[in-house]
Amino acid sequence: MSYENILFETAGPIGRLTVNRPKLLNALNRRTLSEIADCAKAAAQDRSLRALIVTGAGEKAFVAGADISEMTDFPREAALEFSRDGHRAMDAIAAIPFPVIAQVNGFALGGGLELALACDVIFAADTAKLGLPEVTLGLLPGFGGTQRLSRRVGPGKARELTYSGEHIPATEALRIHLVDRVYPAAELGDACTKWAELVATRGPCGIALAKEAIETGSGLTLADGLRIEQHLFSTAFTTQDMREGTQAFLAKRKADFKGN
Ligand code: CO8
Repeated sequence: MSYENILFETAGPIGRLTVNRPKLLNALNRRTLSEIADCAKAAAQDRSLRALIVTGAGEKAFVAGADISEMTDFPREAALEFSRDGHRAMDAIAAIPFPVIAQVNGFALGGGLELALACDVIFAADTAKLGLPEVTLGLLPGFGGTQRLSRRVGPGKARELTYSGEHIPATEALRIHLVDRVYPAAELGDACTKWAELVATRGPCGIALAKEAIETGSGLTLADGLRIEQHLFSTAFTTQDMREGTQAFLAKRKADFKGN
């Protein structure tokens, strides 16, 4: 499939999705959201991929939010559709069964931060600024931010960021565990690729099952989550990856995982 507003490329087992509207700081209009959803669904099915990096074109922005010019005249029904488009895109990213890295190279605001929050890990440039400025527009987050931010940083910090609409620097985002790592801007791309290459060597079935346990368990009681872990742990024993990984360890050789 050819895309207008995103780029998708692969290098071995690593995919790279770049939101590509740099003149508008990669703002998300409906077409871009639908392209992200299609691309994420296709990547999830691609058995040659083991990790995905999501980033924004240019040096200034990861994604500066939903496209404000597109939504300013929306009646309620159109707003609901737009929010659903956003959710479809973020949910498709979150459903990818291998690690997804948000490479936050600049502004990650509003829908842009919501895109990063749908990824598994967030690595940011030291120059990046993050926030949910929707209240400065008379709005609230509508692409999953009211739910995913508090799950990531806790309800207190989520309230502080959401109600103030403040942009915070990457170092502060690191302190509150909104981002996982911060690098000098010039080193961010290599650092993300290196981490993607590392996780690509691990057992894909084990990662997919762990991801399912973490994601499903986060909405459950501890007891229910622990039951899910037992079930998924035993499921790993139905995979070739598990036989290969344990036998390779015993034979003192490197495991060659096939993802089955
Ligand atoms: N939408 C549309 N255009 C944008 C956006 C955006 N979110 N962000 C930047 N642009 C455009 C600017 O209008 C400008 O265009 P032009 O050159 O044609 O004037 C161009 O990008 C460059 O931007 P600036 O000149 O403003 O660059 P600055 O360096 O001066 O400022 C900022 C950078 C601080 C990032 C500034 O652009 C800004 O504040 N952008 C908006 C950030 C924002 O408020 N984001 C939240 C949007 S709302 C949202 O994401 C809600 C998601 C859920 C919606 C659900 C709806 C139902």
